[in-house]
Amino acid sequence: MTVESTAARTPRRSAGSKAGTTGTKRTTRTTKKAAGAGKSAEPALVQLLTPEGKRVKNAEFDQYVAGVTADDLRGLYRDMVLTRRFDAEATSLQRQGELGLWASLLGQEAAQIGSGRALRDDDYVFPTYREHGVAWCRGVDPTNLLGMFRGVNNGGWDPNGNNFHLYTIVIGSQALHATGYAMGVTKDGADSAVIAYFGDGASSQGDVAEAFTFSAVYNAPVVFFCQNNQWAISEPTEKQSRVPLYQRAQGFGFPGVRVDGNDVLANLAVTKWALERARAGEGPTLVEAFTYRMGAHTTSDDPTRYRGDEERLAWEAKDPILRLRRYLESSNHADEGFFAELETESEALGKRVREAVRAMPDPDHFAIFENVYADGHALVDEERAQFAAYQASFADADGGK
Ligand SMILES: Cc1ncc(C[n+]2csc(CCOP(=O)(O)OP(=O)(O)O)c2C)c(N)n1
Ligand SMILES: [Mg+2]
Repeated sequence: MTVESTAARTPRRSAGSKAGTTGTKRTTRTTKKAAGAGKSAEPALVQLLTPEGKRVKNAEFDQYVAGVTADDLRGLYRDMVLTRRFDAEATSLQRQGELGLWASLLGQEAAQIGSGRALRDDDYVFPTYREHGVAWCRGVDPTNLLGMFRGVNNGGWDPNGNNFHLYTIVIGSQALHATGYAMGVTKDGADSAVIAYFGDGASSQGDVAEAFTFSAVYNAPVVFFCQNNQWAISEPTEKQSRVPLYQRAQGFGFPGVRVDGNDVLANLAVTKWALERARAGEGPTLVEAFTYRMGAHTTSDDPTRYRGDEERLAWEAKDPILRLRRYLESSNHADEGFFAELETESEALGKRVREAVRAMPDPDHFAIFENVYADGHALVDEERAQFAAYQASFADADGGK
């Protein structure tokens, strides 16, 4: 059974038995389709927009997007288009030697914009290194992301400025950071929620399992948002799990749901639902956004070494941006003028980030020694002195110039 053919099925009533959902306290029943997990028996997933751009009803989740206006829909489209444009510009900048590395989000725009726009300002985000769309939703200037990948700053932004933590390269570790933060939110008596992003590969990490255990036991207000883009560098998802990833939550005692990761509306709805659960004191939720990494893992990777074109072509037909465009057009929510204006805006964004990156000054060589410890440290002082001597050796070789 294909993903699409299961998508429009009407979900049953209870939260534990809705399409692609398992593991609430009340019920532990899994979907029938999920029982024989694997390529030939993909479980149902939550979908509100088909790849053809047709709006399908969903008894459980429609309520979470009931207030979405035509203006909001155009906004979601704009977010995805600008994020994709920024991402393409960054890939080009890396190819031109302006960045050390880039991890493209191509194909994952709907998962990131849908979930990102579900958040409240006071919610806190713990991202991986690929969450450029979520960063956009949080108001982090794209040039700050590029500064990090150019290696001219120590992270790129103030996490507390936008409640968006620094990019995390150590796979899965941010799930624990998010859980600890969420436990703190509860202790503070606040009603904000926390969201941790991670990938299918990260779901195999001990840190993620520990985060699931702690968050469940402490009923922490955290949403685990797993973008299953089918690949962990060259490892396919089949090598990560014998069951669909969202079902992992069941064993920890909280609900998991699989959503069509290329459907921005469904991601918005499901994430809102999960955030509301967190705010209401109902504890963690695992959202598995079923999507596809259209590009390379990073600019250092060559995916032609381990996967063919067929699956990429199949996923191109499910493009997240194209499907919302089709819906906007068929429902007369956007006209040619809107798309033309957005194209101009995209060009301007590309130009802005290009120019900003090229103009970024190299950092002071000694800045690397700052902020290692709050009050300084003898070892850091020693290393700074060694480095200063090393730098001075060049001046000598140069005849003191
Ligand atoms: C603890 C740890 N182990 C290994 C790596 C090397 N590594 C970097 S990305 C990656 C794959 C991650 O895959 P996934 O979680 O699916 O995220 P994606 O890159 O697909 O978004 C690995 C193994 C790392 N950064 N950290
Ligand atoms: Mg992955």
